[in-house]
Amino acid sequence: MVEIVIDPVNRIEGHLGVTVNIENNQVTDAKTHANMFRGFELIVRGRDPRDAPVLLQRICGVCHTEHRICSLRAIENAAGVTVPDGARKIRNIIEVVTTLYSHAIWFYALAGPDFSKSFAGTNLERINFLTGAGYKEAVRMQRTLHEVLAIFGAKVPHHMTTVPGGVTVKPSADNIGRALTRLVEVSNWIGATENVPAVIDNVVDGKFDPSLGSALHDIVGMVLVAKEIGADKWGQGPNKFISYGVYDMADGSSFEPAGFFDGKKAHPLDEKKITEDVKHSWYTDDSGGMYVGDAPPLKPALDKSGAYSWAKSPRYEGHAAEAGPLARMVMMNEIKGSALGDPFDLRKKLAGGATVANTLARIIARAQETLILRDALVEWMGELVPGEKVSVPYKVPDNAFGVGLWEAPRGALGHWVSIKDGKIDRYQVITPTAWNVSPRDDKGQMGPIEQALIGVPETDFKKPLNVVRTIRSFDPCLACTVHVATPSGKRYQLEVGPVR
Ligand code: NFE
Repeated sequence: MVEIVIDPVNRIEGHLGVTVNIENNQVTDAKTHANMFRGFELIVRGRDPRDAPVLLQRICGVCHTEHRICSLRAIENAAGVTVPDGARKIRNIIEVVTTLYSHAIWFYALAGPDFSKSFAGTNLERINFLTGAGYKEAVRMQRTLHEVLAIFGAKVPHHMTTVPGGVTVKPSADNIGRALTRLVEVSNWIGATENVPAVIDNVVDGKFDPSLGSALHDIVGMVLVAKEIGADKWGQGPNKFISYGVYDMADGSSFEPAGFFDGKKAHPLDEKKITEDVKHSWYTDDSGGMYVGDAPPLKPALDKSGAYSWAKSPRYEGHAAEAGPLARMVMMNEIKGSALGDPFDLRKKLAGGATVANTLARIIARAQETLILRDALVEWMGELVPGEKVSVPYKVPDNAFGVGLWEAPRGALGHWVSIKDGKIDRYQVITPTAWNVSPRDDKGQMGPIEQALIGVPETDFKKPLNVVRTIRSFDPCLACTVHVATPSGKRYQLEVGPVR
């Protein structure tokens, strides 16, 4: 048996350590270590609830949009506020733009290079992240997407225009026009959804036609290379999925629906079934084990026997569940009936099925979602009405409880707030990566990434590429999941040290 410690796993957001055991060239055991203290929930205690969206938005430099929106949704839920239609639409646009930006990071900078060696001899050197033309184009397009976010959000990162009760920016002919000019450029770079079959032919033939979509060529290339190396055969995980739903529609539904998929069928989401276990986390045992909304503030337990992560173990009805674009696409398939028209459903064609999890399926799901959201964005921009109402008055309740659920690029994000005497009494955040990177729970059930690593073929113990390909297929962000905090000048990370 060989034990490999990868710490840190690079080219992800934040800092993750992973230990895997390998026997007969296959992973037989895995542990994920989140090596930083989770402190933001403590920072907001005792504060005015309206501080929370601003402070908690700083949890992350990538999904700052979603932490802010989840936090203000929790406050709105506590205050019983419904935002006007104008705010609903602007929040959706801000959310799409953030997600497209984030997916581009993943394709071109984080996961893409995992496959670049296999690109030799193809035209896929475009995504070489040092010299590739595709990589450079992606950086330019990300800037353009950030300009759109700044048009509606005032600045990036950490936009400022969403507030409890609505947004502070009204649609106008001017901001709609400036955003559309930029979005047309990004959309042309991606390529039309109906071009997918022609692009597949091109990539197979080693041809490149930018008029069909430069990014489509790059992404389809990555999908086909991942298929060629067998990424559909490994990285399964629990094959259970969770999504909180995202993009509020005028009829009250979510464009990407909420649900829990149990391995066979999707069920409506019941937020009361979400718990967090702490048996293998560096927190006192009474810090978890119950409905997240009832959980007390975290108490660290640095010398706890059996603990190996600062992440807790979110569970749905006791199940480990995968969060992320694949979970959202599964809900689209199972609840809405279709994720993307059949001719393009590469998960069915290449990855084993519409509800199947593996390393390749996650890559395809992110590509599908990019196209679906780009198409929706074009439509939603056309629904903005200059001058329409974007906010309503509200009062922060003295004593109340609120839940804010939404989807961040990496999956299901939830904020839970308890307000007492007008101040935050308790606050809980469960991030998508907490779902995915969770350690074993109270029953010993491994987290989704740990489960996904079991069975991964690995022959190169110095460069365990399939292991990191599988981890990166989840696009983890540890900055969201755990954070450094030094309330008394203590460096928790250094005291505990990476687990070896
Ligand atoms: Ni720091 Fe985040 C996203 C959230 S991941 S990137 O997407 O929430 O846990």
